[in-house]
Amino acid sequence: MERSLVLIKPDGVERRLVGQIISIYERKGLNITALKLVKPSREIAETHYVEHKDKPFFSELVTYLTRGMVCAMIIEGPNVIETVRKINGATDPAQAEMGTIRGQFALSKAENIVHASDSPESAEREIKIWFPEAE
Ligand code: FUP
Repeated sequence: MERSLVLIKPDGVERRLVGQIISIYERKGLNITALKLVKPSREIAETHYVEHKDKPFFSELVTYLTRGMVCAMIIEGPNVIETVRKINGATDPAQAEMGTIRGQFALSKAENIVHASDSPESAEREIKIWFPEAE
């Protein structure tokens, strides 16, 4: 079964939206097969976002992800990567449809509340970062 690595980023945890967000994935019928709250190290955040390491917003992105607890999950289901990215909505919450998580709960591209893997290869790479014990 296809897997996705999903994060509820620090703004979501700080704002006590973890339960509401998880219930959106569950209501869709997807399975959460691993779940934890962690305060990521700089190394984890930098490895997670390595594809953006040369972007001007990289340092801000790492500071944001490491500022508090993150809820990390593995979600499984048919076509889960596309489904979760649809549920999350566009990267920039200003562009996200109102029915999506970012459309409902986020305002800025810098704090867009959730992350989900964008391909099966990214999912397997990211799962190793966040759930090394599961491998
Ligand atoms: P996504 O796959 O939707 O998480 O989006 P990207 O991989 O393109 O971007 C990763 C993160 O970088 C986003 F969650 C927010 C941040 N970002 C910015 O802060 N500024 C930008 O211009 C683009 C992305």
